[in-house]
This record gives sequence, C-alpha cells and structure tokens, in this order.
Amino acid sequence: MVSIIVTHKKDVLYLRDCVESIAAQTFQDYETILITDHTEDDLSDIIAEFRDKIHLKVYALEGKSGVSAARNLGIEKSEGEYLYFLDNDDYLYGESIQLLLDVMEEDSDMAYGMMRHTWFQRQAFGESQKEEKEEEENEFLLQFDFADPVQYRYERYRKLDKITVLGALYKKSLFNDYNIRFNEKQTYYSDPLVVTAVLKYAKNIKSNENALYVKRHHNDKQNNPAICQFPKEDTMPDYFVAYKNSLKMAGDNKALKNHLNVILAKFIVKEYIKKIRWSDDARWKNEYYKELVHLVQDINKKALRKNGFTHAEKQMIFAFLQNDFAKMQKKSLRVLALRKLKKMFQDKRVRYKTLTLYGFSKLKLREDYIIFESFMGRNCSGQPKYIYQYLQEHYGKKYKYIWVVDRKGVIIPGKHKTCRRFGLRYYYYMNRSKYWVNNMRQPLSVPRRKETIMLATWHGTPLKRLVFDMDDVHSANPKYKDIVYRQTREWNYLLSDNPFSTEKFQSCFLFDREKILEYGYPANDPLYAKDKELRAEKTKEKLGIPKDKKVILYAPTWRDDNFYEAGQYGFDLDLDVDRLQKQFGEEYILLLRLHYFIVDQLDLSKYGNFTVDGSSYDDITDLYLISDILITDYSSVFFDFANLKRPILYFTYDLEKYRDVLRGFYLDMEKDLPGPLLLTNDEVVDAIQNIDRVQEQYSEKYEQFYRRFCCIDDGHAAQRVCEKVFQ
Ligand code: C2G
Repeated sequence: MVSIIVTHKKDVLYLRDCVESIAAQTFQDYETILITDHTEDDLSDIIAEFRDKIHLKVYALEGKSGVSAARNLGIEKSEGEYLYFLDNDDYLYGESIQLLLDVMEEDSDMAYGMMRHTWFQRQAFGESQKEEKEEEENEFLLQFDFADPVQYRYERYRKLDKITVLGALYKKSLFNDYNIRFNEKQTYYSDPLVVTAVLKYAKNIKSNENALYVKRHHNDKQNNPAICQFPKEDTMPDYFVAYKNSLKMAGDNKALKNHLNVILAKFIVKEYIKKIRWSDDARWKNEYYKELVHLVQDINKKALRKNGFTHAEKQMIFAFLQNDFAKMQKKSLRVLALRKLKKMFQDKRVRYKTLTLYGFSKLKLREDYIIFESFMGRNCSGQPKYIYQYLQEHYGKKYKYIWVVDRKGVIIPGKHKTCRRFGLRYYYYMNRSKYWVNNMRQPLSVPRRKETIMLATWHGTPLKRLVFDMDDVHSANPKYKDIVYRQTREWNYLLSDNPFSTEKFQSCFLFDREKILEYGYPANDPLYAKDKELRAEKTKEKLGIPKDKKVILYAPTWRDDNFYEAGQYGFDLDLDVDRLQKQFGEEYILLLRLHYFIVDQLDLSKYGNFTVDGSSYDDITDLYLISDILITDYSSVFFDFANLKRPILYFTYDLEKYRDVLRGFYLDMEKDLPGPLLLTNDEVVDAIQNIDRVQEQYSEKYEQFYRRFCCIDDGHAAQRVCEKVFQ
C-alpha cells in the first residue's frame, strides 16, 4: 500500500537507525525502496539483515546522481498506492505511517504529520526529549496553524531551504496525474517545487500531529558537513531556480504565491542584508543583486504589510523595486543599525560587548591582571583555585587577582576583586587582563585581545569520550563540536594530569602537543600536603559530620540526555539511600555531591543525620580528604581521588546506555578501573559491607591504575604551572 523511499549516499551509521525505525512499524503493508546514489559504503550487511524485515528493494542510481534523481527513481520503481519519503539520516518515531493512513479519506491526496528536530540517535530519543520537544512544538503551533497545510508546510521556517516533502504521505496518483517530479538539475532546494505542486493540486489534505518524522542534525561541521552547511554563495543559483519554478507552479493560487513572496522578502531582510554588509564575495553585489531585483518586481506588497516587516525593512525592499543599489545599501545599513540598537536595548550582553569593542579594548592591556574562573563562576575550586593560592603566596602583590563569580556566597580567600559573569565589570576585566585562567571553556562571545594568554586548566582526566572522539553528540547543544573547535584554538596552554590525558587531549580537542603542560593537577596538591588530616578535620566540622563517623562520598556525573536546557541538567537518584541508612547508619555518613551541571535539588530531609548534601560545597578536593570510600560512575572524580589510595566503587546502573549510546569511554571499564562495577543496589550494599575484601581484590589493579594516572601529582603541580606561565 505504501512505498517508503529512502535514498542513500553516505552515513551508514545513520542508515541503521532509519531502517530500524521502519522495521519497528507494526503496519506491514508497505515496501521500502532504497536507492543508492554512488555510495562508497558497504551496505551488504544492512541489506541482508533487513531485506525481509522491511520488505526491502534496492536500486542503484545509474548515469546520474543527486537526491532529486534518486527520489525520482524511487517514485518510478514504487508499486504502492502511497509515497513516503524518508532521508537515510532521519527516522520515524512510533507508528507514524499508520497514523497518517488513519486520517486519509477516500479522496485525500496527502496527509502530513509533525517534524521533530533532534541531534539524538534513535535509542537516545527518549521520553524526556519527547516531552521537551512537545512543548516547543506546541508553542510553535500557537503561532502557525498546523491544520492549514499551506501555512504549516510553507511558513514554518519562512525559508526556502526548510520547505520539505518529508514527514507526509502522498497519494502516488497525484504525482503521476500531474507529473510531479524533483528537478534533477538541482542539487539543493529541490523540495519547494514538489511541495508547491502538491499543495496546488491536492484535493483533500489531512493531518495528524501524532505522526512524527524525526529529522536528525549533523553536528560535526569539521568532518561531516550537512548540505545546509555548504556555503550559501554556491547554492544561490539553485535557490533562484527553485524560487522561480515554485512561483510559476503556484500560478494563480494566491495563498501559495503570497507565502513565496514573503519567503523571498524575508531572505532579503534577514540573510542577504548580512551578505552585502560582511561578505567579500562580489556575486552578492552583482549577479545575485540583479537576480533579486528581477524577482522582487512580482512581490505582492499587501503580503509584506501583513507579515510583520518593519518600516525600514520595507523601504529596503522598495529600493530593490526601484533597482537603486546605493539606496538599497543605505537602507540596509539602517535596518542593521536599528536591529543592533534594539538588541542592545533588550540584551545587556550585547550592550557590554559593543562597549568593549568600542571602549575597553582601546585601554592598555594590564600585564599584571589575572582573571580566574572555575566551573563557570559557580565556585572557587579546581586548578584555578590552587594556581591562585600559589600565586598569592609566592608572587603576592606582583599581580592583581580577579575572580569571576556567578552566584552569591562563593568563598575566595586572599586579596582579590570579583566580577559577576557577563556583568559590565566582567567585560572590562576580561578585556584588560593579560592572563585568563579557566577550568572550562571560555565564552566565545567575549572579545579577546591577541596578546591575552589563556591558560586552560581543564577539570579532569577524561574517561568519557570528548568532542572529536565522540561519534555523535547527544548533549543539549548541537553545535558543540564546532564551538569547541573555535574555543580551543584560543588556548595558549592546556594542563594535563598524566600521559594518558596528554594523548587524549590531542585527539579530542585536535590540539597541539607543544601547548600541553603535563605537570599534574594543582587541585590535587592538597592530597599530598602535610596538613591534610588537619584540613579534613576542619571540613568535617564545617559540614557538621561527627569526627567518629566514616564518610561515603557519592559523586556521580551528569547524563547528556537528561537536560532542561544547555548547562542545566536533571538527575535521578538511583542509589537506595533508605537501604544504605538501615545498613550503615551507625558507622557511616553518606555525603552526596551532584555534578555542577545538575540543577535538580535533592530532598534529603527524611534521612536526618545520615546524609549530608555537599552539592553546593565549594571545593570537592576537601570532600575527597574526608571520605573513606568514593562511589561514583563515569565521573573523572575517581582519577583525582585515587591519589589518596582509598577504595572506589562504581555504581554504573546505566552502563550500557552510557557506553554505547551517550558517550563511549577511553578506558575499558571492566578491565582498567581500580574498583568494581556495581549494577544494582544489592551489589553496592554488599561491596560496602565487604569493603576490606574489595580493597584486597583490587589492590593490584589499583597499583597499576595509580602508576598510570597518578604518576605526576606530588603536591607541587601549582608551582610547576606558575613558574612556566607567569614569569
Ligand atoms: N565534579 C564535582 N562533583 C561531581 C562530579 C564532578 O565536583 N559530582 C567536578 C570534579 O572536579 C570533576 C569535574 O567536576 O573533576 C568533572 O566532572 P565529570 O563528572 O568528569 O564531568 P565533566 O564536567 O563532563 O568533565 O576530562 C574530564 C571530562 O571533561 C569530564
């Protein structure tokens, strides 16, 4: 009944998700037509595995190439009554196809569902994201009428490149009766013409918002750019052809014509405007300008009036109508200036950034200013804290010390100044300070001078794969790889705690060996200090932990797929605290320490004195010193804690998902760790009960681990770093 047309050029890893999502449909009356477009991938395994499961027929595109030709061949080979296009890097969610069939009536030519955008693979597209996206989508639907096919399929993004045939079921006879096909001369933008034709000719169009098509973004621009990441300059000829053909196809259909007009006008005032201001490519001012002048002549001015264009924007378009380049350019500058002013008015950061560019950057760079930031200003800890302390003790007044803070109550010893992250003083000090010391990635939005020296200290030996060592990114920011690439280009030095980190940092950050200082971690200096017992006593006192109680520190990491927004993560406590209290309440205290990304608050009130919430305690190094046992999961805390040679347990209840879907590891968790992997609470209880036995069992592995990862730390890392970086 349905022909699902999948075209494949590359990305075999993505294809597996795609075909699995087809196989997951309980509806069986379909065929899958896979068109291979001169692929270099070996698909034989997938084809053998899925041939029967998804009623697969495979055809190779010959004599031509491109997605248009591939889809046309798919249409030609299809035997179904309906067509459904699916890109090889996307997938279906749930029973999408059945849901679309359900709403189709006798005379319907099309039924469309929702598009979801994700950077998650199928396994990780869990319920939490589903809900999150649902809200976004609902909000969106308030603005655009889902039930109006023209509005929904056209106006969603108001961009020609976003108009898509995907996510909808089409009656094949419609394609045949009106000879609707993809334009094979086009590499980009081949969908608008087909969508326009369908919307023009389809008699009865239905929709079902529960039918989900999941569009997956690529997030490695350096190694695997998506088509939409190609330079706009090169795709413009196709853009014009697509626009003209679609307009011609719309004919006297007013609604379609108006939408296309608005799309063109939006292109001019949103995208073209930036090109003539910033691009060096002369085509924007010559042939592309002429082409736009020509196209603008057909614009329906009423459509502009209704679609929220500002007065200045309309004037820019009218200058096009008059074919007056100088005037158009003047008007466009006005639009940009007004936009900037509005942004400055609305957004403090834009205001400060502008002030920095035109004001602070003109002031002399201060060679003696050092600005410190630890965990995005959330506390004073990690390498920056101990570098700072060393400088305070040994260089004293030679420098002026500035700390970036992002919340109240951060305790910073010694004489220093503070500035609030992204406040006016922050921009001022960031701009004037010669040295930046930061244990995370610095914001790209803060203007940086050429002479600034950034010491990136980082915050742990990597267990979890990072950035360019990750196949796919599942965190909240899809541009992660691209952003990290740009940030790391600005690091003058990067600290490393051991040879293992040095090796991994080179691959995960695409970073030069020469800039890596393999000096050990300053934050681990106190673990070797003579006064460490005294310091531990004081910390216990501060936290209200009786001296005679032993401490179990539970310090798990965050999960990429459990988030509210970038940098704001949730956490589900799987550790059975009730049981631990019953079993070990007499002897131990449980100190819970959530990762700084976690915004969920733990309610520990019912456990009385058994638990202590150490999540907002500034410095985790202090917590290591008072802990007799560490329970963690995939957090790098155990590399640091191992300096104390105390027992470590791993509560890895979601090991498979974390390893196979979310991140992957640099180490073999089963072989290389200095403690046992515990998958259940039973195992945790048993390990604590028999902690001496566990220690004995792991003593040899612990020794090996210590030699491999704790080989440099000796209490003097801060000194080595300071002597190298601050002469
Ligand atoms: N941390 C903490 N409390 C936790 C977990 C982590 O204070 N419950 C701090 C520790 O200083 C730790 C650092 O955050 O060393 C990094 O924590 P990870 O859990 O390893 O997570 P992440 O921030 O993703 O860094 O190379 C290391 C990786 O980048 C991991």
